[in-house]
Amino acid sequence: MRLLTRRLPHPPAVLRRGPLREGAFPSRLHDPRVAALLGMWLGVTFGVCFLTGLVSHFMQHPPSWLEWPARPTWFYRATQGLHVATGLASVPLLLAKLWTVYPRLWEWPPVRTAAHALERLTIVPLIAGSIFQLATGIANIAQWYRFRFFFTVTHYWVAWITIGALLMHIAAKLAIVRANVGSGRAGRAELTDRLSEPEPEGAGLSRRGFGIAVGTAAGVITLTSAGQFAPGLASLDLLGPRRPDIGPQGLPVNRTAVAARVLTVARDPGYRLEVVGPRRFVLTLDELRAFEHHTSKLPITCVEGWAADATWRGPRLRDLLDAAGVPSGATVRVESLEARGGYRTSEVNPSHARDPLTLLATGLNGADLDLDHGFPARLIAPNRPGVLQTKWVHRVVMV
Ligand SMILES: Nc1nc2c(c(=O)[nH]1)N[C@H]1C(S)=C(S)[C@@H](COP(=O)(O)O)O[C@H]1N2
Ligand SMILES: [Mo]
Repeated sequence: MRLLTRRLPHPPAVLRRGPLREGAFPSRLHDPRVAALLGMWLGVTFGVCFLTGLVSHFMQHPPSWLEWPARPTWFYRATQGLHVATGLASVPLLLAKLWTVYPRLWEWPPVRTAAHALERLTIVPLIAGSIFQLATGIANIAQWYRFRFFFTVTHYWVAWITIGALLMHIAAKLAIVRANVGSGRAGRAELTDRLSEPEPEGAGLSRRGFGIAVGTAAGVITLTSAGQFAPGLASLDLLGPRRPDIGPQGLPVNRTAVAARVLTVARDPGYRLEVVGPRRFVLTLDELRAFEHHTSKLPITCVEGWAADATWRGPRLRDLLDAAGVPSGATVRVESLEARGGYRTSEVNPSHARDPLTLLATGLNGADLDLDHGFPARLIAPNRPGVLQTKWVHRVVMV
C-alpha cells in the first residue's frame, strides 16, 4: 500500500510544453463539477443500458435454471427500447464528458503516485470500451455489418469490460474525494460548499448553458429515434433507420424468403407440419388451416432496434402440443424449413408454449402470411426477442 501511494519524482520541467503548459486550456467548462455531473448522467445511462442489455442476452441464451415468463407482453419491448434509447443518449453525454476532461490527459506531473498511474490506466479500457459499445450498437441498429467479428458475442463481452472499468473508475474517484475532503459530516459539508461555489466570471458558454445544450442533444436524439420502438413517437422518427410500418403487410422483414433460400420449399404443395410428441402427427397446409384458429395482437421486437405491432392468426401452439400428447411442463423446439442460418430453430419454454397468445401463425393483418414473414407458418409468442420468432416452421419437437 505504501508503495502505491509513495510520491514519485517529478519529470524535468523543460518537458512541460505545448498542452502540458500551465493554463493551456482556459475554458471554464473544463471543470471538475461539469465533469462530475456529466459522469453522473453517464453512470445512469450506462447502468440502464448495461442491465437491459443483460436482459436481452439472457432472454436469448437463458441459463438452464431461468425460465422467462411470457407476461407482461410488453416487457422485452420496453427493456430493448430502453437499451437503444439510453445507448443513443449516451453519445452526446460521452462526447461532452471527453471534451470536458481531455485536458487531464496533459496533467502535470503525468503521474504522482503508483495509485494515480493505475487510476489513469483504467481510463484506457473505459474510454475504448465505451466508444466501441456505442459505435457497434449504432452500426447494429443501422444494420451495417461490416465488421469481421460476430456482433452479439463481442458486444456482450466488451460490455463487461467497460462496466468493470467504470466501477473501478468510480471507486478511484470516490477514494480521491474522500482523501481530499475527508469523510463524515465535516467532509460532506465541505463538499457541498465546493459544489455550490459561484460560477467563475468569464467569456464563452456558461456551465448552465453547456448543460442545457448537452441535455437537449441527448433528448432530441432519443425522441427522434424512439419511434422505432414506441408507436406514439412514430411521427418524430427521423433518425431511426427503420420505419416499423413499412414492409409486406405493413411490417418490416428481417430476413427475406429469398435470402433464407426457402422460396421453393415454402411454396411446395407437399409441405407438411410435423408435431413430434408421444402422439406424433402430420398436417397438410389445408389441415393446418382447418385447425381451430385464434387471434393475437403481438409485436415483433428485433434486437436491431425496431418493434412493430401486428395482428396474427393461427392455431395456438398449446392446442397442437395437446393434440400430440406433449406434457404441459415440456420445452419444445420449433424448426424452420431454412437449411442454414443462426436463427433456423428456437426453443420455447413451457410458459411461452402454453400461453394462450402463442400461435403458430398462418395469417397476418387480415391476410395469409406473406412468404417473407414466414409462410406457411411462423411462431409468434409474447415477451420474446424477434430472433426467437422462428419463420417457415415445419416441425415442432418436444425436447
Ligand atoms: N427461420 C428464421 N426465422 C427468423 C429469422 C431468420 O433469420 N430465420 N429472423 C428472426 C428475426 S432476427 C426477427 S427480428 C424476426 C422478424 O420477423 P419478420 O421478418 O416477419 O418481421 O424473424 C425471426 N425469425
Ligand atoms: Mo431480429
